[in-house]
Amino acid sequence: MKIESAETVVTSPGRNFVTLRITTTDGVTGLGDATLNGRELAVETYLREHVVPLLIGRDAGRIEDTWQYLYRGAYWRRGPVTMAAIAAVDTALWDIKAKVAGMPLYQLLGGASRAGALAYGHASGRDVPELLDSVRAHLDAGYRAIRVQTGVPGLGSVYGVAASPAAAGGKRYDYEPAQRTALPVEETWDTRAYLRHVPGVFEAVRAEFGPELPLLHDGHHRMTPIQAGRLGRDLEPYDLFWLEDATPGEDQAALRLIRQHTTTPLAIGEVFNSAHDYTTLLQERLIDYVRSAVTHTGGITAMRKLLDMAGHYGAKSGIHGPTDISPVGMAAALHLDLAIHNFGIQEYMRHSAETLEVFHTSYTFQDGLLHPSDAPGLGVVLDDEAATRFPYEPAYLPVNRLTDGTVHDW
Ligand code: KDG
Ligand code: MG
Repeated sequence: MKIESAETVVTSPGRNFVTLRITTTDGVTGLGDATLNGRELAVETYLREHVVPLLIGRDAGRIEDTWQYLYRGAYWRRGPVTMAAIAAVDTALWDIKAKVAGMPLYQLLGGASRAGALAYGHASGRDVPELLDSVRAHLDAGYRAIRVQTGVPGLGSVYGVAASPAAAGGKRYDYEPAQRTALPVEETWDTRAYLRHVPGVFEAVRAEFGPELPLLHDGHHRMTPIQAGRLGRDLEPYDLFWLEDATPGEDQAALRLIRQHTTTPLAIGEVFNSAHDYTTLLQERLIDYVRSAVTHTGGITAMRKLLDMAGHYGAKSGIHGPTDISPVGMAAALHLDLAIHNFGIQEYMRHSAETLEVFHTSYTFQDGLLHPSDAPGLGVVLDDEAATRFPYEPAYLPVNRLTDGTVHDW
């Protein structure tokens, strides 16, 4: 069975998505997610100009060989654009292989290790009362683990915090989609104000919801190592499931310093794109959870290897699953979540109704657990007619500046 054609589909049902569809000579199709938030067209061009011509006529069943061919053959390795493109090809080929086998993909990955994947949702509020309402709405929606983010007194809008009560109520997620503007929106940041505020927020959430609910928090790379060590220590009484992206991810040694100061579990890696980004972190046991996305890390093949490596060092999965991972990328994550041994948790921000008009999914969310379904392959169908109704629109993630105007990490 050979690859007959491959095409990219760019669509924007609420936010931009890039999808690769591969069709075999037998007429079997497979989908892969290649969405890179704010840089979508770079991956689409890379795929269309440099990858699709290499795929035509290849044996669709040779997934490992195709992965190595695209990775080693290009000479230029790693990087988010390249690895998202390889991920899309790899995921589409796994989708095809599982459809041909007549099985859900997780069966080809070794079968289910659990009944479902524990999911966490994003509660947020501009202030504590709004946040508590948002946590309640997420519990009502069935979540059993919750990420907690709030506005910071004295600052305006803060990335990761819903801009409206409707969003805070868990009904809509209008804060992490990139803004549909020609230039990125700029936000103002003050780490000292944040560090003063956050422990009180967790105190309030624990007082309201008790000690058992798993709570998570995302630092969005904004702290220095010593600030992160202090925050981790200050949050210890509230028993976090994890503190995510405390410092800029590329500085692996920073995690050593944080570890010396706190026992709060640490998660990192949503901006990583290779297992090599984790070698120090895993070998020295500096992190507890691996946050990579299937979409940005070379697909099912590379994620399986990365997560197996993490398991050898006692680290668990926490696969990235915001709404800029398309339903195709989410389904791929869920098949891995079900199959691997060292599953930790799965991020799950529900996609908008428009997104689900374009991507028909079969995965389920019940009693706090996600399941990829037993549909053959990934279990996602792309509706071309619906996709054409939502053309691409430029959109960017915000840029963060300190109060004096200095560009800052986020
Ligand atoms: O594209 C960026 C988003 O995916 C990211 O900001 C979301 O931090 C995020 C998370 O943990 O989901
Ligand atoms: Mg994050």
